[in-house]
Amino acid sequence: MQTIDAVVQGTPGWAARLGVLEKTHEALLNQPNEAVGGGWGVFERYRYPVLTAEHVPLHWRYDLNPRTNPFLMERMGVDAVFNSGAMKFEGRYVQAARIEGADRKSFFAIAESPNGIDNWRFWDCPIRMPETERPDVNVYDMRLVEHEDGWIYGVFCTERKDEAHPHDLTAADAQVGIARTHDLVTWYRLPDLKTRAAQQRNAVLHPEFVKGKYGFYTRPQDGFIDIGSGGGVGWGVCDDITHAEIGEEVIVSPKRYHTITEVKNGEGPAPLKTPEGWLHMAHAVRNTAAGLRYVVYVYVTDLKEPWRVTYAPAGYLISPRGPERVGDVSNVIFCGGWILDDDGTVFIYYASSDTRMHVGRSDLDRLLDYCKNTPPDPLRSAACVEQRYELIGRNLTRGNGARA
Ligand code: M1P
Repeated sequence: MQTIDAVVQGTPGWAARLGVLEKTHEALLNQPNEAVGGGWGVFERYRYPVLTAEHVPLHWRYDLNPRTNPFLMERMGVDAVFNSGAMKFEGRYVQAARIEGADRKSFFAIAESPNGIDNWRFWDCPIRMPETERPDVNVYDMRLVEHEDGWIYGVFCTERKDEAHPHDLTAADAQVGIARTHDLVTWYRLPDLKTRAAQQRNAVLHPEFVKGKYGFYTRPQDGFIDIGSGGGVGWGVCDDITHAEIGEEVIVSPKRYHTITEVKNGEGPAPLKTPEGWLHMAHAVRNTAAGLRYVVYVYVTDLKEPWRVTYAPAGYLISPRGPERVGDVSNVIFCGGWILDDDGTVFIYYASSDTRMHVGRSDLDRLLDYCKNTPPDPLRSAACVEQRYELIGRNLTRGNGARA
């Protein structure tokens, strides 16, 4: 049997190739990012994605032993990094990213950045998420929530085979997994959320108690992909997060005919508390001849009654643009994480086409102005034209003083 040295010697270029790999990876992690606009004046896009499959540490993908990996091939491929939760943790910006392996299984990992924009690096190891007595087949899309009870919660989708349809291998059962932590390393799994709906996805924990109870944004659905008669961003409360069970769900942000939410929608990250109310971000899905199209929208709810919408600007804030349009599931923008900084800056972490993570930068003043002063969807073409006439009339008469 050859010694490891002999294998290295017998593998011309192995060490050199590893050197190139490491240098290339390091250059990617250190690449400065820059704002490029492209967000209607409401937010700025950035030139480069902030997390991709190539950002995943080499030691999670390669066997770095020349004896067991003489060809230095990527042993365990990573397909995509997307749909992160986000928060500020000990002064650093962190994302809890969804990493999907080449085997189609997703898992979570924490990446951090000193400024929220670039220099994102994954921590040494991915998260070991404990399971319940009913093992998860796939876990994904974790929203991070710092709750006023003192815990950091991860609320995510847990997917298992739908045993009611044993012969249909695409039949899945989506439910809400709940775990909590203090350090983002050691997680304590709690029982899944129980609701009256057959399935649930895109659930998010409200960060404060409401009348002493835990509040959840939900997305009740009849089936796994087709939400059937369910749908809309829902709201329900429970007394005990360690056995979370919601009774009645009211719909906060409904799905509506011939709008961006026609097929379905779902809450994004936990809402941000502002003097004007809770600022929400959600995704909305419509159907097209080219398949489903996912966009992201914002709305505001009452501070004391977070299920009551106070401002709902029409349409989307972020839609897939340019290279964002193409990926594993094309034409998708999805957001599960944002961070409000002390100076009012808001970093929006959105994924494009189930493939990569981006950052958008805005601030509370702009987002609230957008929510308060963008007219709501009047639901009919003629009424939309009247809204334009109202704007045009003010501009032409210079009645708004903007050009006087
Ligand atoms: O593929 C697009 C998105 O599809 C699902 O979202 P929804 O439940 O609203 O259809 C999720 O699986 C999400 O992860 C994915 O990005």
